[in-house]
Amino acid sequence: MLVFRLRFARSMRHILLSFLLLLFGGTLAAHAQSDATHPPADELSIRWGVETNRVDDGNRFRSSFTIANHGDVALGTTHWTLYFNFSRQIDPASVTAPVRITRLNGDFYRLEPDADLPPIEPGDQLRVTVEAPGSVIKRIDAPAGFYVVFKDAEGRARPPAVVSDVTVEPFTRPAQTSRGPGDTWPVPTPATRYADHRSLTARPPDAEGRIVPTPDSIHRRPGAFALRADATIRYEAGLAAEARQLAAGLAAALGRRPRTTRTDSAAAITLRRAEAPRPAVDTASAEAYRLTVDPETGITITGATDAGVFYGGQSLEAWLPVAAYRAPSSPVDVPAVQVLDAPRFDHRGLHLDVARNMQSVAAVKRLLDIMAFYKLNTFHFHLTDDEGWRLAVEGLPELTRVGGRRGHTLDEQAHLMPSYGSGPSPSPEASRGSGWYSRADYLDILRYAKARHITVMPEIDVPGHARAAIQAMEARTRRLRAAGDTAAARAYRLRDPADTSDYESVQGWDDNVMNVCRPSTYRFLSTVVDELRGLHEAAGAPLPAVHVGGDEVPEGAWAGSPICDDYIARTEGVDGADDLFGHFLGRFQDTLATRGIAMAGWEEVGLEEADHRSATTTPNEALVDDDVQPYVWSNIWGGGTEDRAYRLANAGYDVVMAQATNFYFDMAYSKHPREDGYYWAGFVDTKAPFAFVPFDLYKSADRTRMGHPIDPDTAFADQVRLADTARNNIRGLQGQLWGETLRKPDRMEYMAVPRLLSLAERAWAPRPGWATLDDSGALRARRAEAWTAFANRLGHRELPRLSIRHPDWSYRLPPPGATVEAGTLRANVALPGLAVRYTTDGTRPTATSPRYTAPVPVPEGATVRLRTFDTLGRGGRTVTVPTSP
Ligand code: TNX
Repeated sequence: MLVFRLRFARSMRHILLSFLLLLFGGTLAAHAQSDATHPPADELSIRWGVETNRVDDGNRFRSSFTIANHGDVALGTTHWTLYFNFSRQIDPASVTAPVRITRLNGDFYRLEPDADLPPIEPGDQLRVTVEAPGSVIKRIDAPAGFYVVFKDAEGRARPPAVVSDVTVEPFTRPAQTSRGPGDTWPVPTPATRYADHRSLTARPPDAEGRIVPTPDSIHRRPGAFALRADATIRYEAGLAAEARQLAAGLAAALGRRPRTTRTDSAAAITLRRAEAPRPAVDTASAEAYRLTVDPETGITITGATDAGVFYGGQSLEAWLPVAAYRAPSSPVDVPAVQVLDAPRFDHRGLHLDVARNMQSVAAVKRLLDIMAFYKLNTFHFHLTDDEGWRLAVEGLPELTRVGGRRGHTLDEQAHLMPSYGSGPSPSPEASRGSGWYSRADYLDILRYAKARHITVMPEIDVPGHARAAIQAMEARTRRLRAAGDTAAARAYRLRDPADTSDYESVQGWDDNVMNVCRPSTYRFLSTVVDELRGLHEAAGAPLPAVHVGGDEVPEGAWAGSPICDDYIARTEGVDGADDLFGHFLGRFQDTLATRGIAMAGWEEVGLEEADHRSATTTPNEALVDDDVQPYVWSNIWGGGTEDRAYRLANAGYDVVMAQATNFYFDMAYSKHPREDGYYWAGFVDTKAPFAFVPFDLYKSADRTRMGHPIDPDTAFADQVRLADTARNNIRGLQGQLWGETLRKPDRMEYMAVPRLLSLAERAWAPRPGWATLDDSGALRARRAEAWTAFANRLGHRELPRLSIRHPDWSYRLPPPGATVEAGTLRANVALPGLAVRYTTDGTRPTATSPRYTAPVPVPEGATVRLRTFDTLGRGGRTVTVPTSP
C-alpha cells in the first residue's frame, strides 16, 4: 500500500514536471536536463534481505541488496557512491554485481559502481548479493543509515542525500531465522508462547507481594490506617528532600499533595532517622529502614540514613492499594503493617551506554526515576566509546565537537564517521550519533541522581574502545600545529603517528586503542579525571569510583609502535607489548588512588593480559590489593568462562556481577525477528535476571545460547565455585543497557523495563529459598513457582502502578500467546494481569477492542489479531494467529 502510494506520488510528480516543461519550453528544459545527471535520492529505494544463513555449513550467510531507480533518468556508472552501516563483515570477494563494497572502518561501508556496471534505467533495479561470516536473524541486524553522494559533471561531490525508502525483507523461512545447524532455539509463535505461558496460572498477588523488590520482612497487623488527603508529613532535620519526594508520590493516590512540616505533632506520617546505633531497623545497612503503619498512630518511616528513609517512602507508595492510584480518593485505607527492610547487596546498578547512541538529559533522568522507584543505587554512565565521546571537558573542545558528532566524512577532520545507521548529518538534532552533555547538563544529571540516592559512576572506556577520543585529539593536534604551537599540539595526543600495529577490535575498528606509552595519554586521563572530580564536587555528588572500561583490547595493539618500543626498552618490569595493558592499568590506578578514587573496570582489569581473549582466567595478582573492582560480563553458557566472577572474588577482588546471559538488557527479549536487540549471549527475557543465583550462578543456566538444554549437575564440573569466605567480595548485581540498538528514543525504556524489576528483585530481596536447593530438579520447580508469583505481581500490580506513576514510560508489553483450535480462541500473556485485546476482522486491536478473559468462539476463516495493553491504553506488538490448520 505504502509502496503504491509512493509510486503514485512519483508518477504524479513526473506528469507535473512534463506538463511544466511543455508550458515553459526551452529555458526550463535546459535547466532540468543539466540537473538530471542522476535521479534524486528520494527516487531510489533499497531492499535488503537475508537469502540464507546456511552458506558454508551455516558459518556464513548470504544477503542481497536491491537498488531500484524510480526516477526519470538513469543512474549511471560513475557519479554515485552509496554509504551505509552494517555490523557484519562483508567478504569483498563474494560481491556478485559489478559494484565494489568496501568496509572503511568499524561498521561503515561504501558501495561504488564498477566502470562496467550498466546504467540502472528508470524503472530498473540492480541486485547485489554478498556473503559474510556469521548469521543474521533479526530486522535490527539489517544494514542501516543509507545515503548517497552524487558527483556533478566536474566530479565535485554534492552534499550527501539520505535514501529513506529502505525495506527489510521479512524473516520467515528457517534458512533466515536459524543461526546455523546448531541452532535449536525455536522462533516464538503465538502457539509456542501460549504453551509457555500456560504454567503461569493467573492469580492476583496477595498483599505481601505488593512491594517490588520484596522486603526483608513484612508483618501484617490487623486493621488499616485511614490516610486522608489533608494529611501532613512531619520530618526530622535533614530529611526535607525525602519528605517532599514522598509527598509528590502520595499525591498520585490522594489527589492532593500532603503538606510537609518540621513541627506538626499530629502528622499522619513521620520520617525519622534512627539514633546510633541502629537497632531500630535491625540491621547494619546504611540503606535499611522500618516502615510501620499503625491503625491509630499513623505511619512512621525510620531510616538508618536519609537513603533508608527514601527507600521506606518508596515502599510506602508501593504498599498503598493500587486502586488508589487508579482513582485518587480520600481517605486511602493503608493496611497496618511493619516492614523491616535492608538490601541484600550494596551495589544495585544499571549501566547505560550513550556513546553508540546518544540519550538526552531528559531520557537519562527518566531512567534515574525508574531506578529510584525500584531502589537501584548506582548509575554506571558509559560516556565514551569508539563511536562517541559525550562529556564536555574544559580546555579540550575537540572531545565533543569532533568526538561527540558523527556524520558523513571521509577524513574525520570535523567529526567521526557514521556508525549504527546514524546517517550523514552531524547535527545532534538530526542524528542520535551526535550530541554531548555540557557541564551544566552533567551537573543537572548528578544532582537529579543524588536527590534519588543514586551514585553516578562515570565510565571513561580506555585504552581500547577509545577511538572517539583518539580522533578528537588528532583534530586538536592539527589545530594547534596549524597555529604553530607544536608543544601544545603534542600535549594530549593519544596515538603514535608511526604506529604500524595491525589489529581489529570486536566492532571492526583498526585504530581504537590509545597509545599507552606516551606521557600525553596519562596527561589526558588525569585531565579528564580532574574534570569529573570537579563536576562531582560542584554537584555535591560523591565520586567513589571511576570505571575505566579496560575491555576488549584487540590483540596486536602497540606491537608496531616505535614509541612503545622505546618505552618498553626504558621501563623496568615491562618486557614486551603484552605487558603494557597491566602496566597501563597500574599507572591509571595510581592516578585515581592519589585522588581517593577506586578503579572500577570490566572483568579484564582483574585478569592477566593473555587471558582476555581466551577461555582461561588467571586473576592478576598485581592489582588485587588495590582498590580495583572488576565487573564480570563475558559469559556464554558452555563457553568455559562462566567461573570468572568466582575466580576473581576468590582471589580477593570486589566483584560486580554483570553477566551477559542474565543482565545484558541490550540482548533481545526473544528470538522473534522483530524483537530488536543483540543475541551473542542468547536471549534475555524478563525471567533471566530473576532466575540468577549470585552465589552459585551455574544454577541459573537452563539452555545454551543455541537452545541446547544444560544439565547444571554435570555441565560445570570443571568450574571454580565461590568460596564461602569470598561471598562478601560479591558487591552486587548490575544490568547493562548497551547502546548499539537503542536507535529510537523509547527503545531504552523498552529494553530496560520490565527486566529492571527482576534485576531489582534479585539485587535487593533476601536470598530466596529455591536458590539454596542442591537438587537441580527441585530448584527448577520451586523457581518456576516463584517466577509465577512474581510474574503475577508485575502484571496485576506493579506494571499498572508504574503506568500510573510514570505514564510516559514505554516499557515492553509482552506479545500475547494464542491458539485457535476448533473455532475457539485461547490467549494468555507472560505477565498475567496485563490486558490482552483482540479483533477477528483483521484490524489492529486498539484499547477499545474486546478484552480476552475466557475462550471465545471465532468465525471460520477469520483473521485473529491480538495485542497486550497497559492500563493507560498503550498497546504492544500485534500478533496474528493463523486460523486455518
Ligand atoms: C560487549 S561488554 C561490549 C560492548 C558491547 C556489548 C554489546 C563489554 C565490556 N563490551 O562494547 O556494546 O558487548 O552487547
